Formats: sequence, C-alpha cells, structure tokens
Amino acid sequence: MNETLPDPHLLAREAAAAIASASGVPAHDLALVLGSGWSGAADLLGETVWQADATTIPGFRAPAVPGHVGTLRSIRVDGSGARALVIGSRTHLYEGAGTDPVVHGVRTAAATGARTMVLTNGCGGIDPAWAPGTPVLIADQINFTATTPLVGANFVDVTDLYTPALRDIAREVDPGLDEGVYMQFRGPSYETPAEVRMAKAMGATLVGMSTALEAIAAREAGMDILGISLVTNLAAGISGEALSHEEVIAAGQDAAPRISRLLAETVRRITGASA
Ligand code: 8IG
Repeated sequence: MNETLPDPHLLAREAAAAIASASGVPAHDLALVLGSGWSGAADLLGETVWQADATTIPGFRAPAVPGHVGTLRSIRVDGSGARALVIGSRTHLYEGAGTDPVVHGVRTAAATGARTMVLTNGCGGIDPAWAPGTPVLIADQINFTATTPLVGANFVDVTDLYTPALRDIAREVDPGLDEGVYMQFRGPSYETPAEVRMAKAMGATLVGMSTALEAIAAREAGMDILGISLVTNLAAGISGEALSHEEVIAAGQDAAPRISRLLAETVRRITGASA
C-alpha cells in the first residue's frame, strides 16, 4: 500500500464520523444505494432528518451520471424508527479511478453501523418477459470486471452473496417479483449483441455496470445484501431495436410507484416493523 494514499477503510471510517457529526445520527441500521431510475424510490421510507451534498463527506465524488442524485440522506424509517442512510451518488468503475471510490459508499455505510445493504440499479434485461420497468431481485452475480475491491489473501465466502431471507421479505411485499443473475461489465459502452449472447450462455439474465463490486465489498464488511435491478431496457439484440436513453428514462418513471412502495415496505419489514 502506498503510504501517501489514505487506506480506503480508514477513509470510510472518517466519512462515517463526518456523517455522524453532520447529521447528529450516531449510527445507522441499514443503507441503500439508489441506481438509475431509483432516485425517487426512497421518498416513501420516512422522514429525512439530514441531507447533504455527498461531496461534503470525505471520499465521495460528484456523480458522473445524469439522473443520479449526488446526495446523502439520513432517514428515520416510518413504522420501525430505524435509521437508514440513503446514498444517492454512485461512482462507477468506468470513471477510471479504480475500485476504491466505487465501494466507498458501501464501506462508509458499514462504518456507520449499517448491517444491511440494499443495492439498486438500472440495467439491461436478457429475459424478453421482463418489459422495461420491471423490478427483478438479484439472486446471484457474475463479476465480469476483471477486478475486485478486495486486496490480499482475503477469501470472502460469496455463496449466498444476496441474502436469501431478504429476498423472501421483498417477495412478501411484491409476490410477482422474479429473480435474476446480474452480470457486471466495466462499460461504459453497452454490450454488443454477441456479448449479450455470451452473457446469456454464461448464466446471466441482467447486464449492468455496477452493483457486483459493491456487493463483494459489502460482504467483506459482513453485511447482509438485498439487490434489486430495474430492467430499464432489453439488452442489446434481444428486442431487435437500438438502445434508447428515452426508453430508460420512461421505464423509470412508469415503474416509480411500484418500486417506491416495494423499497419502503421492504425496508420497513427488514428493520423490524410488524407487517
Ligand atoms: I440503464 O443494457 C442500463 N445500464 N451494461 N447494459 C449495461 N448497463 C446498462 C444497461 C445495459 N442498461
């Protein structure tokens, strides 16, 4: 490790301390990362007791993606009274700064005390049954980035990376939810149709540019993980049409009521409110 660079775990502890002092909330129980299409989905969780531009907290970079909100929020969850940290700004691997900024939010969440990490994203769907706007539970993943946030002989078990009991809770809230296997590409180009056929042959049903590295870091930190993808477009070559950004935006808007309720009610149940 280069001694002139801050240790990423130390930086996360500094960030957690800064959040505690700025928010007046000494610890959080659960944290969420809001991906493409999910920016309004945390609004039903409860009362926002603190909100700040993420760049005011050590280690957070300004979001590079339009549609991502660069804010951190502390929410008191309706029903359970639990404390949720909402991370509206995500750093992607394709920004070129390596894996540490990508997983800084997750490590900071763990350092605030959060034991559960909810990771959301917008992604391409390989199963043609998933129309744009369909939320899908992530059951497993393929890290196709050729990198990892872990360093050293750190043989983290990722057999049940996405905690089965948390998927059960989400399905209690929305019994129509399907499960998928998320494959993270580096991006920032979308896949070619041949790459989508490869992903399918490898067992993936969802393709995106986030989440897998964050899930690995969350499990390294000992957290339980719930992953929910919003299929905002059919993956390249599946529908026969070109990928359109308008389709992505529209899918997020159409899905807003379903995914907002799903997120709020699932978090309420995870954090202990009776059903
Ligand atoms: I929104 O089709 C969104 N993000 N890799 N492929 C990849 N990332 C995505 C896609 C997609 N749609």
